[in-house]
Amino acid sequence: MGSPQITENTTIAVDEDEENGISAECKELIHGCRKEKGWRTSFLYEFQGFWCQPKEIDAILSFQKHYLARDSDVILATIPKSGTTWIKSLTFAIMNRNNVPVSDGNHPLLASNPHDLVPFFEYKLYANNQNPNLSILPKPRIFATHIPFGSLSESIKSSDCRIVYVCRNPLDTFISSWHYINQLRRESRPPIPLEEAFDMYCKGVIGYGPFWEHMLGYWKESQERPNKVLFMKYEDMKEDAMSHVKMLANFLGLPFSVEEEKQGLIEEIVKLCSFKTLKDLEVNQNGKSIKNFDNKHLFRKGEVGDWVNYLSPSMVHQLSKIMDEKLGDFGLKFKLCSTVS
Ligand code: PAP
Repeated sequence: MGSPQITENTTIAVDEDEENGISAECKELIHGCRKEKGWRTSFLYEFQGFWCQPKEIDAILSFQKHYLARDSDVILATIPKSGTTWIKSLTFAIMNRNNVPVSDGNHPLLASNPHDLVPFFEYKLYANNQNPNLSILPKPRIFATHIPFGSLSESIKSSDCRIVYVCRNPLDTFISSWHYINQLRRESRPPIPLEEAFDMYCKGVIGYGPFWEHMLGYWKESQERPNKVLFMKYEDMKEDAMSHVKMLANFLGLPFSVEEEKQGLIEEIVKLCSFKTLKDLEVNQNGKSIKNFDNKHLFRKGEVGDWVNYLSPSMVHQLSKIMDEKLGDFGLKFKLCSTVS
């Protein structure tokens, strides 16, 4: 459980010197890529069909070359701000429940941010190390990524490892991204105006975007190979966390026993990983898991439908039209408002 050798706090790089320290291969590559103004850094580059920062591209190149999936690996995939922290905590609690009882007062989730317990390929494992030795990690290995399905390493696609994808309605994801990026920019740059960020988002220019391509990649795979990819939605999880935890455990091959259900283990996991529990923890109030950045910004509101407080009717119309055009034919629809009071 955990990965002490690799969990130093080197996650999302916040420095501005965007090409500093990247490999010659990556430098050459990005100079041939289309670029657009970035949200946080000066530029985002279009790499393998998605938008990314130079340091991320460098790490992704290493990951693609070196990562060898094991059949027992679990990979949590999201586009940023769609429920990454939440799915990391739920999966960690479910998969480690035989090592650490969920009710243990020393449960790792009470002392560590979920990002420290489930490392990202591109921000942690391959960020400063071209070929980290992942074979030393104890099972179960749980990893996370924002990389689109098409750019995952071949070994993931050809192995029997499982992928859990969580997505969130684009209106809330946009607002969550906008708040978060402005917190990241606070030290160095003025906030990015909502309208400007919105135009970029609608053009697909956001880290790992366009969002519709990201969702569709995992969506199609989940339809074709439901044993390989579990596709979940943030809004559905909010509405009925218990049944999603159960579904997740089944998908992971670790179903709850009748005894565990009777003991109320599912409720306990839901509670341990809830927005309120995690937000109130000392580590998430005052800790830093992301370099130079307070954990508290990972726990803003955690609601469905906060976009109503920010988006004008014309923005809602524009984004809804994009969602309809890009996702409608594939049957991918979202709840935009909370039905839970
Ligand atoms: P990341 O991609 O940077 O890791 P991610 O965790 O995907 O971020 O998204 C953060 C959002 O999830 C925040 O949404 P908000 O801005 O609309 O509030 C955050 O509040 C929400 N969130 C974090 N933890 C939880 C949780 N345990 N349950 C529900 N929502 C959560």
